[in-house]
Amino acid sequence: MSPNETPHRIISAETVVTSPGRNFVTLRITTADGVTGLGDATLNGRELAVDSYLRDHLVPLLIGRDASRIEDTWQYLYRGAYWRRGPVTMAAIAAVDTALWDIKAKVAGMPLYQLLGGASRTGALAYGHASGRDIPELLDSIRAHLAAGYRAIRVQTGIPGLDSVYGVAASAAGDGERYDYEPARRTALPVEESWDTRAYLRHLPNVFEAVRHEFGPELPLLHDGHHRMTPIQAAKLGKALEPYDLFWLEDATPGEDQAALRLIRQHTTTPLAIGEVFNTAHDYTTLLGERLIDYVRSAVTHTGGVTAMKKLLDLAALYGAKSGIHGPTDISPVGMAAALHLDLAIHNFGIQEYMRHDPRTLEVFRTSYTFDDGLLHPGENPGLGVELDDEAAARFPYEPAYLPVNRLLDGTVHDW
Ligand code: GCO
Ligand code: MG
Repeated sequence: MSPNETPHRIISAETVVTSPGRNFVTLRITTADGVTGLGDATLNGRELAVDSYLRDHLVPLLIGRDASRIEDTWQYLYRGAYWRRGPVTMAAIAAVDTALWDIKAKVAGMPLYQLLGGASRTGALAYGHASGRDIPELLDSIRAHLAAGYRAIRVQTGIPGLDSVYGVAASAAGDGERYDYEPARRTALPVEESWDTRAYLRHLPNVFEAVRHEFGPELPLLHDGHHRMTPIQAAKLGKALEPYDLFWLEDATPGEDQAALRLIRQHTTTPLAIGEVFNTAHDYTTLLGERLIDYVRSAVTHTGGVTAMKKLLDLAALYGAKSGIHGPTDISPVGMAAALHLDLAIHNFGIQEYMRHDPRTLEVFRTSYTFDDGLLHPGENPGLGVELDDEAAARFPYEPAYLPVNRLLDGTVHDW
């Protein structure tokens, strides 16, 4: 059957850029038989580049294609670009791929996880982001997260001597506003923060000592180093945190240097997670092949969609690594839903990050996933289970926003 005869021929595709609390880029694909699919293409702080990539370069290629040919479309867009990888390209391909899976599952009348092999568990263990400017504030935040149902907690705190630090909700973000939902600020230039790794390394073990003292040995605790350490500093931290039995230490060093993880691994048994800034399985070949990591942190949104993530997670399974799919608020509810379908279906599920979206975001994106007793579930609606309300989206026009830039105390630009 030629594409022109298939009822699932793509007749339109458009992007929706909206800013309900933060910016999101969504692709909607519609077929001749009236089925629509959504894909998330949000790349925090660089949203319009992906929007243009989709509108100017991919949408013209999609019109007339058979929406049911997901693998073929993925290869056509990936190999056809000639220019491989990169966050903009892979976010754009991810949006197309996710929208096509949404369509296929709607056509099948099934939630997407059924097409991925069906449920392997009752729900996906989620971790929430607890934080505080100091230890008492952090302990209160952990209590609040436990009361809200979380059964695993990421721990981030302020560092004595530093004004604002990544991941600390209540800290002023340079423009005086709190971080709560989103570190990207709507300012003309990026806000600048300051950093001192030695102060951080001195402080963090005390933080985990206080948390374990208060909450006991059971509670899974995670920490995000956000790419700020050298390999030997990360090795030292991993070792210092061993008594506190972390679920993982994330992004200890900048991710592009895969061999750096070898050095960390030689020194510590603290489990390691990395990959939120990666965009293909190729970024993991040394890490997985040499068993240097325990958790794969890629987002469906930034790694070429459901098709590529399934392959990546299957590759990880061969090397005993589990999933820890990236789920901050800059992954839209569409990207989050795609993650949850994978979480439910794959065998090597580890944990799912879950920050909860701003209420304005949830006015625009109508979700059917649930969070009960610490577990996320994608719901039983056909497809991804997320609908986009265009009228609500139009009420929140795009606003430029940047992630912060980090500097050492002497002014040197550092990883944020
Ligand atoms: C995480 C991440 C995020 C990133 C954000 C940048 O572990 O959730 O580190 O908080 O900072 O995705 O846009
Ligand atoms: Mg992170």
